[in-house]
Amino acid sequence: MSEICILGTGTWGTALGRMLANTGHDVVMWSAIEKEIDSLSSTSVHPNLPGMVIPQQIRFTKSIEEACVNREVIIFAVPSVFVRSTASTASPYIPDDQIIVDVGKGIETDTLLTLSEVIKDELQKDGTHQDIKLVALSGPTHAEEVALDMPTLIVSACTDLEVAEKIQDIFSNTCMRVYTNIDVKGVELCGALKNIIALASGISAGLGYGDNVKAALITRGMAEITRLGMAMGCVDQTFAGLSGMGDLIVTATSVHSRNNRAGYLIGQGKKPDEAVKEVGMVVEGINALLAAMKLSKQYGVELPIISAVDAVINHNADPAKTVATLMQREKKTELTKSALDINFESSLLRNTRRAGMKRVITYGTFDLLHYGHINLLRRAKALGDYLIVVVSSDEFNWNEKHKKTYFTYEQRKQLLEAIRYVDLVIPEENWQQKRSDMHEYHVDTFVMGDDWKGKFDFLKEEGVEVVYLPRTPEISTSQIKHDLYDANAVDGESKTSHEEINTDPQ
Ligand code: C2G
Repeated sequence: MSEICILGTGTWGTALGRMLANTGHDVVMWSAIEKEIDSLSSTSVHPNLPGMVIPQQIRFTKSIEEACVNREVIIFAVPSVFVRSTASTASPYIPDDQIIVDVGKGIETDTLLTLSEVIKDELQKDGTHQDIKLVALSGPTHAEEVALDMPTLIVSACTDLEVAEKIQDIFSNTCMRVYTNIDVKGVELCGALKNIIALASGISAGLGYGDNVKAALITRGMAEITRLGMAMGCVDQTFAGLSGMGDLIVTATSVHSRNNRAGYLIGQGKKPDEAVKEVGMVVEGINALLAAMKLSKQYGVELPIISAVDAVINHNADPAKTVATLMQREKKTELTKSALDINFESSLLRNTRRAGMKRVITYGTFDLLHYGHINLLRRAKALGDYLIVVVSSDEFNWNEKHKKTYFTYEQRKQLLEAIRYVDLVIPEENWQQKRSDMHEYHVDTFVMGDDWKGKFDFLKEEGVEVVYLPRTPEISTSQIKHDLYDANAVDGESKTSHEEINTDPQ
């Protein structure tokens, strides 16, 4: 059980408060609008969620201090335009290392900060709250359905995965399934911009267009948001996920969506402010438009659908003519990479996914990486599709091979991983691990230079093909050292001959 504070008693904050209280958490709720607190305290019903009973154990308060103190988690559930002022009011009562969850969706117009960034910016203004932890909780989550305990999935995003997982634990229950993500920016960008695409979807429906346009707007709208997100350094998977495509679908297709409803009224000919008034609740898509247009310009990413919505909402453009203009834009491809890249990548995938992909393994120190090593690795890879290189750890080299390497294990690993023949690099820590490696990595072929000829034939007992390849003459790590330094100065190089090394498994 956790102590939770929810700032904001709108539909989403209240639906979450009910869920958290019903799943055993201690919930206190605050609103800046005192009559909301009076009404919720006395009626236990939220005006926009008539079917929902608010649990008696939720405390409602008009004091933000009483709401914030001694709370494990503080949830910001206020409209995007009030996030900064709420953070400013709450700041004196929020501990420096507080976990804060933002469930709002939007971007601050003049700073282009996402809402969790706004909270952090406001709380850290005076140099305090340096250890604050911000989580964005976002996904395809209509409050109306959560209020009825309908199954819902959501994303808990925090750069600190442990914190994301803590919120995942608190919000997980039989009705809500939580996924973690570390791409907070991507999750919040999706949350803000999908509302604009939902406006577009509503406008098209208001114009009398059908599902074809709705599906097109969702698909191409997500492509726009993804292009912008990638330009801003977000993670591509986020946009195909719950807070991206998931939330866009639910917002652009559902009657519960205020953005969709406002768009419909505008498509029917109402002015934006008339439509918002009739919807009677905050239409975040309209609030996000200016920020989206500024981001589009700042990152040089074209957002045709979002720009069209901006033209209709903020520049009085005729909705029907705007759709016609969109339809007659210059012809485009869906591909975001050149056809050549696509073909190359798909042929690589085809090869590696080919049934019975052959897995090859080889072992070595690979110090002062040279063309003899590369020749070995290239020929080893040619024997299959996937090459695992097992590199001697620093301890193994010193204790067993009596070799002092020039490069550390990590440096030798990094060098090997840069070679296009190499697919995986793992540590060699003892002579005995080969037998189990063959099974753990599903090896088909074991490869070594023929200076090891016969030494590893026992691996055939593990069902593995054993191949010894001719060494590349005249080059070796020790040769390089000798050539670089006076032979006498080279010490600690006395590599025990292979014959003397006991390679038989114990
Ligand atoms: N090699 C080669 N030609 C060279 C030098 C090395 O083909 N001129 C091969 C070796 O035969 C070996 C691989 O490159 O297969 C790595 O060589 P080293 O780094 O010297 O590996 P080594 O110290 O022999 O360790 O358990 C096996 C050991 O880890 C092998």
